[in-house]
Amino acid sequence: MGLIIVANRAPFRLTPEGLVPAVGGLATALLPVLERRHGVWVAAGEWREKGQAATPRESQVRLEQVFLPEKEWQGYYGGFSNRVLWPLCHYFLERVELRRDFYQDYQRANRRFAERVAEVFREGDTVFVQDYHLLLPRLLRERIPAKIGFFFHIPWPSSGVFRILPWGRALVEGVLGADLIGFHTPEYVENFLRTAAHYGYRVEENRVRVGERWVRVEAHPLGIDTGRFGELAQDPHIGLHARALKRLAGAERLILGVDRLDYTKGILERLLAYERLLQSYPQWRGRVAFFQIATPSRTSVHAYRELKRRVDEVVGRIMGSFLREDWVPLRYFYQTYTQEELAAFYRAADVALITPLRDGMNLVAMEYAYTTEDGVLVLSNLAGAAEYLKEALLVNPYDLDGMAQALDRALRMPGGERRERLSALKARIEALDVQGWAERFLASLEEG
Ligand code: ADQ
Repeated sequence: MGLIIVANRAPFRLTPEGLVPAVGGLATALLPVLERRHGVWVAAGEWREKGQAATPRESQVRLEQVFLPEKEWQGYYGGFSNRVLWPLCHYFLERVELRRDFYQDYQRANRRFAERVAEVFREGDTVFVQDYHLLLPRLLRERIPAKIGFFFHIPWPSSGVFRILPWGRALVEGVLGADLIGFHTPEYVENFLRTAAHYGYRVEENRVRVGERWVRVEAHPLGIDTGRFGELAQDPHIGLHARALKRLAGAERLILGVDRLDYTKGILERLLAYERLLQSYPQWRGRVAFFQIATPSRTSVHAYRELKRRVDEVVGRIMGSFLREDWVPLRYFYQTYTQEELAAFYRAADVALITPLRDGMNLVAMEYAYTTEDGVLVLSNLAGAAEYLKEALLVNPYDLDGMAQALDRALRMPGGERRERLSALKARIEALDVQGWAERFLASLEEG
């Protein structure tokens, strides 16, 4: 049977040679499945002003574009998705902007997606919706007789928080148009079920009654491509690059942070925790270095530009207080890297400090633990990944003293304990491999 994937963005990059598949995240998770089924990917985003359909090079996948006028795109994506849903689902309530005009654009955009999918749909197709389009499953059900799956990549907040949205009921009704709803962790499943119950739906175990139907809600944790990261961990060129990075660090121990520059990722708090380490554990001065990589993200949104300004400021302050002629305590890289380059950073680092204030899952934590030879993962207990990566050093990302203490412990951890924790982590990450993720979700959807 055919498969239609709907996402905000297409999993391809436009190069002078044409469209080529993007690496990482969703593209790795979904493209192989789509190729096997000769499926269609429906997206807006970057392609919105270009042609209608496209077939990327060396790919069996067809790309179909949803055209959104600029103003509507801004309201739907820059507005409702990035300034309402994103802060709400990550518990940044003071950042939520409850604007009617955003919601109107969001409704319009969801309808355009629904209409485009209905045009593409053929009898027997399954539709798999990714993120953001909460109204879409119901709009699809009104239009086509498809099996509909929906996966939400960010946390579903507690029902008390979700209820802040004046449009909460309509959004939940929208999601419940699906046959199967997926989240990364059992906690988000639980939160969704309670939210549905709050709006008066009958909930039994992991199912919600909608008219004559039962809608299932399941945890389907997404992992990484362990085959690929296993290769990167062995590649001798990357090994050379890693050693060069370690020399650049010029210290006994290297700590690494890697994130999109997003306020949910806790970059500011992490820098402050590192400053706290240098203040409270002065024995590490001159012996440790911290590399923070931050990928530019959503730079047209004011909150993100403001965050960049504050991060720059704290980076400057730490340098001002601690820099010596023979020691650079901190290096801050505001750029995007290839997967090979990132792997070199992973292999160079003795400790990864991955401390989002909230995160649906967090794949960087898995990429690091799987690629490093004997490093230590310090992980936020508020990331979805903490549910699975129990052998990491778990920290509260708001607690600066706690993080400084965990860092000190990570830096001193004996080889035996490091290897024991790491081999347990690698086994857990293998069990979550991305290759099976989409197939498992679709199998559950199609048999239900
Ligand atoms: P993100 O918030 O983007 O994803 P994450 O899961 O960590 O967060 O994935 C980021 C990806 O980008 C990783 O694969 C990483 O390698 C890559 N990356 C980061 N910085 C980079 C850089 N400088 N250069 C190149 N690549 C870089 C959302 C949710 C997460 C959820 C995922 C998947 O917010 O919680 O885990 O979707 O569902």
